[in-house]
Amino acid sequence: MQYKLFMGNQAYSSWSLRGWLLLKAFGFDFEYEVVPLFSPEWERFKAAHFPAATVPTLQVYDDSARFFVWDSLAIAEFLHEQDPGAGIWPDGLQARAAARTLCAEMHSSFFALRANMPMNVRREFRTVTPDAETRADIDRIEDLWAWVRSTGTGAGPYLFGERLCAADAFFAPVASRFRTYRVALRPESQGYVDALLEHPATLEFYAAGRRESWIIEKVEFDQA
Ligand SMILES: N[C@@H](CCC(=O)N[C@@H](CS)C(=O)NCC(=O)O)C(=O)O
Repeated sequence: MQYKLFMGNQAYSSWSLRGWLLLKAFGFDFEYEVVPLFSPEWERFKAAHFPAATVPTLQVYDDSARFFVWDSLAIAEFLHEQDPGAGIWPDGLQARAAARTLCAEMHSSFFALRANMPMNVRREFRTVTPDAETRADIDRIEDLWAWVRSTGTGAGPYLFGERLCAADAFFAPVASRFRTYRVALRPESQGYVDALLEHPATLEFYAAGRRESWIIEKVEFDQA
């Protein structure tokens, strides 16, 4: 099977960073294409790849088949099924259950954080005081990270030890937001954020995002 990952703008697309890390950080060979969000190409992408309607979308193909996996959580499970030894999920039943649940919670929650602190890898120096709902999301995320560490699986630098797993990939865009908006964090959380942002696959995504020239005005708003 061969893989092609469709992503949105690497400057902005938090879900695309998750998809990218799921392939890149776990050693899968893949091609990729960036489809600028909300552009004419974006409309053409959706028309040509139905039912995919968001990015990341993984195209899977060989000589006889072609299909799409158009959701980050499904991509994680699909890749795990393709190569269970790749390390998408951590070792140990309990750790895997926790990692899967963390991904699911990331996938279904934290709407205030997402709305008020959009990912933007080109901006790193704006200080934002989070409103109460956003702060509650941040606190919940920091509590989750502290809880993982307290279970003894988090010797670090990542949540479940020395190797990145899908849960870390899911939190990488959160780390990016925390850096962009200079969110005040507990020291252990800051160490984890730094580790996620220093991972070679994250750095590669960032470098590509910084080279992009597309601008989406609504996430370039100025904040005091
Ligand atoms: N649940 C999806 C969410 C993906 C998503 O919302 N991606 C954004 C880009 S970061 C997107 O494609 N937005 C385009 C749109 O909603 O029309 C996943 O986990 O992959």
